[in-house]
Amino acid sequence: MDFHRPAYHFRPRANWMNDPNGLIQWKGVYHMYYQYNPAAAKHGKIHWGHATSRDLVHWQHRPVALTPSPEGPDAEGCWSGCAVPQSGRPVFLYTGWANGQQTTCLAKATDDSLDHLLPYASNPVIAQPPITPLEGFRDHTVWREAGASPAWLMAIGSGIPEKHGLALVYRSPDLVNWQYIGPLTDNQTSQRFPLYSGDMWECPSFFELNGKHVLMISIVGEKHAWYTAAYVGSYSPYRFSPVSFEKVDYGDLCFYAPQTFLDEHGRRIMFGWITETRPEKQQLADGWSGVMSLPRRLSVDRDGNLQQEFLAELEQLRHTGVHLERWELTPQNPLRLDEHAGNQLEIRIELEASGAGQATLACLRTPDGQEETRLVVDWENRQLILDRSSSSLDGDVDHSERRGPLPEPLQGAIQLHIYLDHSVIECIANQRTTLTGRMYPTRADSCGLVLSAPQGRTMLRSLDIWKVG
Ligand code: DQQ
Repeated sequence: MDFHRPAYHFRPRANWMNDPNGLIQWKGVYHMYYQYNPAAAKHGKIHWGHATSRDLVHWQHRPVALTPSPEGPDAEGCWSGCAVPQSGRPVFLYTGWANGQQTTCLAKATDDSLDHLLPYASNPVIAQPPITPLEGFRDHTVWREAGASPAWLMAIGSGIPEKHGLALVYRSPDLVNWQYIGPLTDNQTSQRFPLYSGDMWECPSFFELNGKHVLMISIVGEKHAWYTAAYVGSYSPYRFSPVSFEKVDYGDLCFYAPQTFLDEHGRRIMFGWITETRPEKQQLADGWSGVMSLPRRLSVDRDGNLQQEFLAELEQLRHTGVHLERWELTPQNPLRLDEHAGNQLEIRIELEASGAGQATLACLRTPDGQEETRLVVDWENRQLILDRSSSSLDGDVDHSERRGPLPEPLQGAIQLHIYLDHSVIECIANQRTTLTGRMYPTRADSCGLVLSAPQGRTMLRSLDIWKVG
C-alpha cells in the first residue's frame, strides 16, 4: 500500500506532472492544464495534461490536451504557458522545446470543451529571443492593455547569464504577431532586494490585485535553492516598479512554478506544483511524481503585502470534526489528539502570541515518537519551522528543515491553517507566511497528532480538526 499518495490533492492517475498551465474558468468550468509526461514518473517529453472542475476541489481527468508535434518547434516538449481569455474561444501560448531552442507557440481549442488544443499551423509565433546572450526564453503571462490603442501584452521568463532574472515584454494586436518592447523591470530590480533573485526567472505571472501590481516568478539558480517569489509594486506601460519582494512559500522548491488566474467571481486564484523530495528511484518504482497544491486565493493588503488563504470551497472536504478551546500548553501539559489522528486532516489552530518558548504540532507521529513531522512556532526567534528531521526512518528522503518568518500577530494571535494529505503538508499562518512540505514516513501507524509546548508556555485559544477527503 502506497500511503504517501495524496488523496484529495489533484494529480494525474500515474506518471509525472509538474507546473500548472493554462488555468482558466471558461463558461463556468474550471480548466487546469499541467506539464505531464505520460510515459514515466520523471520529466521527459512533456505534454499538457488536462482536468476540469466545477468547484476547484473535485477534478475530472480529461484526455491529454496538447501533444508535441513531430517535426514541430515543440517536437521535444510542450513546456509551460498560459491561457488567454478572449471573445470567441480562449487561446493558449506555450513554450515549444526542440533542438535546444525555446520558442513561443500558440494553440487554439477546437471546441468549448477545451479538451483539444490545436497548435497553430505557423508556429512558432516568436522564433528566437530578442537579445543575446540570454538564459532561457520560456513561460508566458499575458494581460490586456486598454487605452487609445488596446493591445495584448505578454511577459516571457528569461535571464542575463550569471547576473539576474528577467521578464521580457512583448506587444501584439492579435496574439500572433508580437513586437518586442523591453524588460518588464529595470536592471537594478534584482539587486535591490535582499533575497537572491536567480540566474533566470521561470513561469512569470503578472497581474493587478487590489490596486497594486504583482509579478510572481520562480527563481532558478544553479548554486542556490530554487523558490518562488513575488514582487509587489506599480505599473505603467511597459514598466513594473516593485517596492517589495518576498517568498511566496517558504517550502522553497516544494511549492514551485505557481500560476494564477482570475475566476468569474473576480478572485485571483493560484495553484503551484508540489515537488517530490524522495529519490527518483522511488518515484519511478511508485509510478507517480508531483502533486498540485490546493487552490489559494491571493490578495494584497493595505501595506502592500501579498496574502494567501485556502479557498472556502475546500470546506466541502470536511467530514467529522472536533473543536476545543483554551488549553495552556506547557512542557508538562501537552495536548494528545490521538483519537483525532489521521493522514487526511484539516487543522486550524489559534495560538496566543508569546515572546518566549515554542509551540509544536507533531503530526504523522508513531505512538513511540520514532517518526513525526513537527511544525514549530518559535516565538523567541519569530520563525515558523517545518522540522522533518524525524519525519521518516528512510534515510534516502530529504530531512532538511524549512523555515519562514512568523507573521505579525492578528488580534494577539497566530492562526495556522493546515492541510495534511499523506506525504503533503500545506500551512498558511495569518494569511502571510506559507510553508509547503513533503514527508515520507515508513510506518503505517505514523498518523498521530500532539500539540505541545516543549519550551515555555503557550495558550491555545482554539483548535479545530476535521477528517477530510
Ligand atoms: N517547467 C517547464 C518549463 C518551466 C519549468 C518545463 C518550471 O517551461 O520553466 O517542464 O518548472
